[in-house]
Amino acid sequence: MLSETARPFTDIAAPVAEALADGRPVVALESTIITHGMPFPQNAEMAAGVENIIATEGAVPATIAVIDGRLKIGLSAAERAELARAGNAMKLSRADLGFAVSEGRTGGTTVAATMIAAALAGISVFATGGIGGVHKGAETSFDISADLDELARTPVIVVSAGAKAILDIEKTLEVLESGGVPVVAYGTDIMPAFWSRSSRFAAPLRLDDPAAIARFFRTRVALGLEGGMLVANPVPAESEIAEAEMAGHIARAQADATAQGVSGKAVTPYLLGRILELTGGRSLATNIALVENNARLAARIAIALTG
Ligand code: PSU
Ligand code: MN
Repeated sequence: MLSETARPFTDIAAPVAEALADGRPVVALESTIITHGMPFPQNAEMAAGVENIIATEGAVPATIAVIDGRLKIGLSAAERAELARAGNAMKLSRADLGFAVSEGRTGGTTVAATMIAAALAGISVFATGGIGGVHKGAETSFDISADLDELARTPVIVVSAGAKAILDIEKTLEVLESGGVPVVAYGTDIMPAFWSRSSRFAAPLRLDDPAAIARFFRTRVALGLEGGMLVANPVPAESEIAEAEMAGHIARAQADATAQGVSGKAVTPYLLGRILELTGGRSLATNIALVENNARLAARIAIALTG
């Protein structure tokens, strides 16, 4: 599946390569959540935990990152642990993925860059926490994540807990619709909001089982519809933080980011870190629970796709 030109820059871990060659289910995982999304050591524990969940479900996990200029599709436990400790890893999206490879750098891949790598390797399903999207105030800042553009062009199913509630969810849904990206809420009519099970917005589409999601993806491919799709899987009820409570923390974190002049790639990591402080660590427990929940669903979709 890997193109002749990409092969010299890429290392596919043996278990991943074997599963792909045999047509067995594989689930890609991003690594910006490890390098920029969570503090150490919870990031390392989360990264190991989601791989375990995927393996327990019967699929092969492939955490994606760039290490010393190598595009890695699947990390060893040692590589994963080292990445979780690395203080100087870059945050790599479509714009800088090639830079890190060409300059021999190390970085965590965002949703956009992980989709690119997954598609290169022939992996169709990918689990994350929440995608990047249209930031609040984007009408003046123009801060719109490259994740949205990637969803419109790269044929991968991204399983998320919706768009992070630090974003403008309504505008994020509008941009996804403009890009022709199906947004499928799993088992709910309401768009989930990352830390909370529900937002104020209706979900564009709804499906209730992994087989239906796999069928929908295959149908899109058969019809020649390019691009990916977003699955929005609500956080388990026992782990959610109510939307009303999150709204206060988000507004405060947002105001602090503006006061400190935080911009560009630093915005999302800053807001996540500040919200962690404001919730006294509860947002992190919720974040870990929702990623685990997404990994489980992604494995089931990958299994349905290969069945
Ligand atoms: N989900 C999380 N934590 C994260 C991210 C997602 O639970 O840190 C990362 C993803 O890698 C996503 C990125 O692609 O944040 C979006 O960054 P930006 O808004 O700068 O595009
Ligand atoms: Mn941004």
